[in-house]
Amino acid sequence: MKILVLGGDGFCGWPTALNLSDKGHDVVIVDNLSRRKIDVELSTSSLTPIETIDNRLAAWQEISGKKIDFECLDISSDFAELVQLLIKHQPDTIVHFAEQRAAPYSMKSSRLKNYTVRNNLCGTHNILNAIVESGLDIHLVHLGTMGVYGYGTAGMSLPEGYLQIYVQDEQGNHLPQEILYPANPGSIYHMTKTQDALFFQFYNKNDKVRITDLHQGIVWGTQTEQTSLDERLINRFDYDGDYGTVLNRFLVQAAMGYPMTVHGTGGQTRAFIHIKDSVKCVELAIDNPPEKGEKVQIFNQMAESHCLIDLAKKIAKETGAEIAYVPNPRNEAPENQLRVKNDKFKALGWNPKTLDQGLLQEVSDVTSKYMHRCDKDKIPCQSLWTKDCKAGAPNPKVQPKLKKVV
Ligand code: NAD
Ligand code: USQ
Repeated sequence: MKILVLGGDGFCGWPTALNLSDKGHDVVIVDNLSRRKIDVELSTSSLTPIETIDNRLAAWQEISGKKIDFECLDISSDFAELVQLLIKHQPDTIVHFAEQRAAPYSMKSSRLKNYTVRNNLCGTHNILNAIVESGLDIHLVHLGTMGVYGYGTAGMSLPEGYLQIYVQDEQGNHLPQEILYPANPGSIYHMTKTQDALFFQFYNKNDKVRITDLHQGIVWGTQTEQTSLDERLINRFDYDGDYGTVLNRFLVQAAMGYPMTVHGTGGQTRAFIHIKDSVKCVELAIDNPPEKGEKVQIFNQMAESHCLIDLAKKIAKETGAEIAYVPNPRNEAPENQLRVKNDKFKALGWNPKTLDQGLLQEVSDVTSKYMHRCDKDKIPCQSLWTKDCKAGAPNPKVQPKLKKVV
């Protein structure tokens, strides 16, 4: 298949592009490299030393004998070029990772709220609009988020996208209906994902665009089969207060001897998936497209749910790291339960990897190897959801005990 990977230079996109190329697909990465520019803006960088996109692609060709093309394009603004790109490459599938994906970054300032909305909504709409304009029958696979549901389950397991309800007519009859699960975003970033879902419903209804929306949980880990082949292929690893996600952050903090920054009580429960499984699920979604005219296909892409304090305690037990209960910089429920259905991927043969399968150790090995690159000043979460919130930093009077001076 010919596959365009939009956002293919990013944390999920890069290993996905390599996996698809490895499986024999003809892959083109489209990316405006905005994520690398945001690193410069935030004066931070990936814990792992990532190569330039040109060096990455040259290394992949040298090692695998396979070529991945690269197109530098801003999908949120370069509409005419995007249409030309589709006509030039005639893809069977587009995988869409190309969004601003950090909730804290999206809440950092009014400028960044505007940027996130403009980038994500214009980007997603441009893709759908360009698919129709091109006249091609392209399957769009979008990386969405578990956060579209909010994290409360009203006592039931979260279904995969749609909710069966009954409405009462004037005669008192209960009539069945299927609706999109009610959106309940917790950040500007998550809000853009709930709005992407409406674009998908419209273009699917009006133009019969074939769409798969993957509601993915928090991705952890860093390396996959292909990124491990050579250091020049290494995947990015974010640990900073804006882009680092919770489990990867706890593992870096543990390696650094920095107390694990649990926001509030740590009673928040979230869905998780390892990067190797994320890559596998995207491959399965590509191999199992909806039929023309079929409604938007929605999969929950998550392996397991965990309460944050349980994760922190597990890591503390294994590494001796300390736990710091810090103020929660976010406006979110202090505690929640979360049960999620993930039957659709399992029905396609997916066997999810869990935390207990040696994967924590693998990440700890990576963090230990590159901990000299960690800037501990970048660890606290400084982005506040409201003016009443406080930064998620440990008490300055209690200095973190560093295992190594960095
Ligand atoms: P990332 O920031 O590492 O990668 C996104 C890539 O898209 C970057 O390379 C960036 O330069 C590119 N990009 C952004 N805007 C663009 C634009 N307008 N035009 C062209 N390229 C653009 O993010 P990630 O962690 O790889 O996430 C990828 C997708 O997966 C996102 O849509 C995110 O919402 C979703 N997702 C991620 C996670 C996670 O834990 N990382 C979890 C669930 C869902
Ligand atoms: N948290 C801590 N300590 C930290 C960092 C975070 O306790 O040091 C808490 C947060 O307050 C939150 C939870 O951990 O309750 C998750 O935060 P996160 O930054 O790991 O994840 P989130 O902001 O939800 O976003 C990430 C990705 C996003 C994706 C989402 C999937 O950045 O792209 O959509 O996970 S989900 O969480 O399922 O919505």
